[in-house]
Amino acid sequence: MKATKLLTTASLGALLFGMSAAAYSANWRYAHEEFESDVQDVFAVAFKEHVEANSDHTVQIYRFGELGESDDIMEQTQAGILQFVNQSPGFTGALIPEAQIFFVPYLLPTDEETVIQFFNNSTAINETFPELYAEQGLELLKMYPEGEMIVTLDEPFTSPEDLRGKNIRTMTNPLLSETYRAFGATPTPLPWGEVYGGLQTGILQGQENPIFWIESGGLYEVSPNLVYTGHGWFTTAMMANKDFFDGLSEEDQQLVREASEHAYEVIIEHISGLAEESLNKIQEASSEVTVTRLNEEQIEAFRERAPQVEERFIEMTGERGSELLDQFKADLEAVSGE
Ligand code: 6CS
Repeated sequence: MKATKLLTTASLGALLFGMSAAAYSANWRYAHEEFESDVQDVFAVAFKEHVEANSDHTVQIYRFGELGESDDIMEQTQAGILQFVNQSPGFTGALIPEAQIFFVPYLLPTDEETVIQFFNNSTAINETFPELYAEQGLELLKMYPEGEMIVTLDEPFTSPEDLRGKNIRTMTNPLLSETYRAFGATPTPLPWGEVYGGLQTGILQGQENPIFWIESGGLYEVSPNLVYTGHGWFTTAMMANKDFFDGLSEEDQQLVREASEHAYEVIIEHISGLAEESLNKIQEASSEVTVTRLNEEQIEAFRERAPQVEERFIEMTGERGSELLDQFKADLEAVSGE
């Protein structure tokens, strides 16, 4: 009786943690927010290949829509149904308010090399954020940039005045709404699945995303005016359920860390030149698309609205957010040499 009960408990645990009790090899479930060959998918595949090449474990990848929206895959990870998840701070900001720091406009530079150095070396990214995610039962394994944010609109724009009355879709964190309010627009927070249709039907007049996603999701078909405002980067994060991770052997923890490091290196290589390539594809596919690169003076009109968003960030996150912001700025200074 006791033995049966033990076995049942072990099987249940094995199921939750994706282990095959018979072989002592695991099948880990990993969900992300994008489609095949997109940045998060390239990361996930590199992670999977490393794990499978260096152990008996397997990794099952679930892409956008297979298990629901971004918030669904996060819930499933926190519940232990999934072992790994890639969720962007654009959505995690509702769960971990400090993750909204990526939506303070003009905090990160546009220069790709500096941004990469920042992610490689930042104390805020590599030490502070893991502690904040751990409080939510998550083992943060990597944060990485996907691309510079580009705004698309139903007509070209060059000033905050041009954005008046425009419904701009934002990811669902409150600070990003503050940013677009500060930019003069009407922020409209929505999950990803509603963006294309919203633009197509005219409920939305615009949105922001990196170019590769504007190309891969076909957003340029329904929102053809691309504007480079230089206000930020799309950042994402890959993590594990913390109870699952803590329960792994030291050897498997090391394997997971090495696989994450390997995937990060692959992704840094992958994003280099990706924005230009994607823009070329868009321009080949559509003659309707316009590209506007704001000049310094035009950017200044947006940049001067950033301090009010920074203040809101501190109001929302208190002393911890304020310390994180100071650390973030110090880390940036260290890599940009300012
Ligand atoms: O805008 C979004 O919601 C999506 N954008 C990207 C680049 N990745 C996933 C995310 O859901």
